[in-house]
Amino acid sequence: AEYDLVVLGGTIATASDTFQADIGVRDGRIVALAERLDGGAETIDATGRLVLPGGIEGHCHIEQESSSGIMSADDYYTGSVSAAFGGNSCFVPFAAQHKGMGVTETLDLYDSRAAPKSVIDYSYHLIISDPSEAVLAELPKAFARGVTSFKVFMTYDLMRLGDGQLLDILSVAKAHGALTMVHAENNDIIKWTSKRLLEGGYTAPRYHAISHPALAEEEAINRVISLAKFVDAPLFVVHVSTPEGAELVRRARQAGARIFAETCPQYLFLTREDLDRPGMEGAKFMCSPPVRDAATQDALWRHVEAGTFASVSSDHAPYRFDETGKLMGGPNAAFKQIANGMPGIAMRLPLLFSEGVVKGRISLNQFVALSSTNAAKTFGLSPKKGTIAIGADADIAIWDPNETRTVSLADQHDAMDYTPFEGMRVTGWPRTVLSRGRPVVLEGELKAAAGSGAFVARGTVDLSGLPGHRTPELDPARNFGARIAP
Ligand code: DUC
Ligand code: ZN
Ligand code: ZN
Ligand code: ZN
Repeated sequence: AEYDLVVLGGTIATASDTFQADIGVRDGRIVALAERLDGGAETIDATGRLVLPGGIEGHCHIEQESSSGIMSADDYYTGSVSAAFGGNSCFVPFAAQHKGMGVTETLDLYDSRAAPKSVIDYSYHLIISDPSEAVLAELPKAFARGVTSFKVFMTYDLMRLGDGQLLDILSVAKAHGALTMVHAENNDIIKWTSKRLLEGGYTAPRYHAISHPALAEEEAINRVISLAKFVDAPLFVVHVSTPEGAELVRRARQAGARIFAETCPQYLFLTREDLDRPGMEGAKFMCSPPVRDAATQDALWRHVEAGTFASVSSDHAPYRFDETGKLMGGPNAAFKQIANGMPGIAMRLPLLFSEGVVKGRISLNQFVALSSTNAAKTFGLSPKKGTIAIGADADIAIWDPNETRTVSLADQHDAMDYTPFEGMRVTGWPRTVLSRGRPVVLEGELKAAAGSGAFVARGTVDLSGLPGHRTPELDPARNFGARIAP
């Protein structure tokens, strides 16, 4: 046969266009788009369905130890299966360098976790908690093996970097065409507030949110944008939870700086009232930055609509509601002892589709940009992934736009014992996901075997249309000669 697979009769949407066409797939890639194609060894009938680039999940914690050593509930099998049921054909979890670990050592460890288990293609963002001279010198090895993004923290005593260390990372990343991602919250505001809350006996989950005020995020985003502008480095601010933070990102980009950001479903769909549920139930809704209020949700939606955010990512950080996770500190643990994070890798796209596209807040093409195309460009997966085009990988999600569901734990296919979105009603559901033409999920049934996903070596960040700082105060070439990196 001319094609290994033909996807027939669907409505294709990319980040820019919507059209009717058949898709011919050969050797895992899209090789034909036409009004009518014959000659598929296999066919999938997509009549009445939407045919979209598979989701690319750019922020999730899979088989990762937190800084305090708690292992996420999902490994690369359950994590990738859950991602696929949620319409994703590729994901980029974190590989966490904890203090004392080398770069190659960290990436080798994550290769050993992912390769035997993942059912979709994957790469990692390298978390750097310890930018020693040795680690900085080793960073180019990450770049050489296709890991072209780093994540750093401005908070958490075991992870946080000072401003000088952030400048080190930003300038090395810039010199190699890599991207620095940042968790931006002011560490001292959080510590100062937490100490007073705990001393006063305010220990319930709801006080977690009080201890991470919006101003802590605003201050840190403002500072880290300044640092990135100073060395003219691209920056990606993760999990933006406040309109003030989003506004700083929007303004910086408007002024020509290469500043990207994401927000997450929890900030669009949950509020701090969820933290007030009785007993320890509120712990299920604890994440950092915390969920905020209804006015914040509205303002963040305006930023989603207006294009402030490159993507909406899940920040899937799965800790079960039992003694292996959220209740590790016992049934009366103070908020500081409760793991930060919540699951949602399977719900990111159905929630964004239902509340975004079906409710008319964003177009179908914006949905594709926010769920796949922009992540591919920002994280160096483009043009292989993130669109439906000749030559691209056949990473395709086929949606039934009319299917309605009530969100349930059973539909998550993860290793969790709760979903924070339980009971919500959604319209639109991903039915089939292909990764390089292989059915991973076919009409709601898992088809792919553990280890069938592959590591994707990523390229440099696509900064097209983002010109950079117009008149940098620091000119590394002039001030430091060729020695840009520390
Ligand atoms: N940061 C994340 O990115 N995810 C979970 C918790 C956190 O602090
Ligand atoms: Zn974070
Ligand atoms: Zn995260
Ligand atoms: Zn270098």
